[in-house]
Amino acid sequence: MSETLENLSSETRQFPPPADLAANANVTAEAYEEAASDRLAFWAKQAERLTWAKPWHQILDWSNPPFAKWFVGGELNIAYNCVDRHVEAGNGDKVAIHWEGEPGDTRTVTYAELLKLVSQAANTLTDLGVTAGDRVMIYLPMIPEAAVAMLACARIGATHSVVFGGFSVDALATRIDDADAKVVITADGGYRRGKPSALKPTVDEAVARGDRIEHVLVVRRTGQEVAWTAKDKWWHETVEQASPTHEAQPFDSEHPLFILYTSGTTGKPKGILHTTGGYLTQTSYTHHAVFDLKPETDVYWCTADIGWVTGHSYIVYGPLSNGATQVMYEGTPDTPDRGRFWQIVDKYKVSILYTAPTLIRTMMKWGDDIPAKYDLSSLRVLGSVGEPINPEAWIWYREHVGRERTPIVDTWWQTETGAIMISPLPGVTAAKPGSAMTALPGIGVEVIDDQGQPVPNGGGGFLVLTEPWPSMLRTIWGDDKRFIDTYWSRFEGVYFAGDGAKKDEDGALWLLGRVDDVMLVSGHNISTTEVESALVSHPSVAEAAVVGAADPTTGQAIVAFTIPRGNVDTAGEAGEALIKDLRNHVAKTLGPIAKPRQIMLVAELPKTRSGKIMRRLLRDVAENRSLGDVTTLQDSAVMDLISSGLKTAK
Ligand code: 6R9
Repeated sequence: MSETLENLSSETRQFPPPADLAANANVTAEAYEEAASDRLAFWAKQAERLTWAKPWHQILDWSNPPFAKWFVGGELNIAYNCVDRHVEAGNGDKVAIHWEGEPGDTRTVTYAELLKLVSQAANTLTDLGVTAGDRVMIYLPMIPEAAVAMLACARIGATHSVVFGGFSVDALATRIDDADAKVVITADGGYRRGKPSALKPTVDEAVARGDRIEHVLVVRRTGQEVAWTAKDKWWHETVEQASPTHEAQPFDSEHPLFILYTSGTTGKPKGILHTTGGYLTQTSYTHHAVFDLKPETDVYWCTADIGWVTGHSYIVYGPLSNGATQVMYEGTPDTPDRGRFWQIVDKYKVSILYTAPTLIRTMMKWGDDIPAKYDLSSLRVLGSVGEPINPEAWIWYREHVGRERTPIVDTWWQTETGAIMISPLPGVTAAKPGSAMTALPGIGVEVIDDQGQPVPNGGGGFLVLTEPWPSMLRTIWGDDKRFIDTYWSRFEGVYFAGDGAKKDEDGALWLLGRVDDVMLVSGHNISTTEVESALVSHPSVAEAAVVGAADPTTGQAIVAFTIPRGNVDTAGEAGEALIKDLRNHVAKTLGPIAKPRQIMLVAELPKTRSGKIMRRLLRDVAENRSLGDVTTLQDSAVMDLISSGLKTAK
């Protein structure tokens, strides 16, 4: 981006919180004032949500920026905070996890049972020689053992690194190597799309590439045949036979909790390091504040995979530290049919649902009649994370899932931020569809131009974080220099998030996608998000991805890949007419500068495992290049489909 980002769209709809929710909300508007008057005191108060074995003597040490220390001198045990203390408070029989396997098998794990399992796993890891500071890789499907394994590591002070089940041998082997891990926890396989999908062969190959891994713990989930090596141990023959008592030791507030790798588009993956006290404080507080969680009555469901930071912060650490009852689902949303999510909401009476825009747009594509078949009246708060949510997808979510009653919290954050940073509060904010609205209490956010100056309302630029926050990444594992270069060097004294954003006339924040994706068309910086949202606002479109492709006259030209809604006819002339209509629709909505040069109708878009559109690959297609790095692509067949579709279209 050379100057500021063009502000093309304008959205005027606004939805105030329901009166009863506002009247009983966990967090009110006062929190903003409190945090504004003394930010550090505000965070110190939130840290009191946790049980500390030793109190801290300093809230924040920022004497050596950008290396932060929060709650200095304090000690606590994360697993104790997420499990033991709820049992000690008499809530042992309370359900922690309603687990739903893809084939329909279920398990109910109470807090007392969770304590037993975590203690057993902690004892087993200790028996295998894992001690505080060692790294353990976790490569599991969405089964309760995934949460158990993470908590067991945290309990003994081992640093976990979860890798998406289904990532390639290469991806796993690089991460094992970079983290210098000693143990891998995996399973024979998991269920995906109605059949068992193997995990163990990938682990075998990745482990054989190095000599670091000493033991592999294997959960039996599918019962499929597995090869066995001298390093392997069955979970049910070790963990489930181990002593169910384990005394949790406290660790320093800055003790490393986990490393989570973000793919990045170039170079080797970055190991984002999170530590203990500040991370748990902010995940716990934000889960309480943003979802208005009432642990006695709510049933919470986050549909993320634990291989994504959302699974770490909002399936494991946030909800469990708050004593929530939650649903955990193993499989895909269309198995056995496209109503599976709504059937789960109906069955468990889910009251808080946290999912991703990609899913909402997929549901839009599948049709309104599917959610309409289910009783969704238990829902009271809906959340979104992972990408900008297009205003039309937001409205669809509210109408067809929230039945026009529920507030929607669009939560902006990153692996690096550890917890939610920008979001409405469901009992306070009158939210606008498509906007993440404002920084949470205690968080400093600004949108700046390329000179580092804050843009006025109505302007767009770079999103930065102006104050250190408790759950911030502490560094990139083993690479302090890259940490400084990537996040703290572009602008003096602030954290550069890599996202474009704008402030509307009221100062509300609109996220506009990664700045690497911004298009430069005839001298105008145009965000992919605004053009995609304009396309999605057309009644025939479910999903769209937009890229800037090199163009001899305009520098870059807008190329759009568009998925039509389920019932739309795209054959022959109807398809041609739709494309023409869509180009005009964008020009009408955003202005002629945003009119796509080319629109292709496609059946799927390339996405990461966490559901983000991989525009980089589409740019390769649009510019007739061979595809770059595809290791984090969810489904590699998608690119073949798009490329061959384009060839036949030409
Ligand atoms: C939690 C997570 C981070 C990037 C981030 C941004 C995008 C996430 C968003 C959003 C607009 C939201 N992003 N939430 N963009 N609105 N509500 O997604 O972490 O996988 O590290 O991705 O995702 O571009 O910079 P991570």
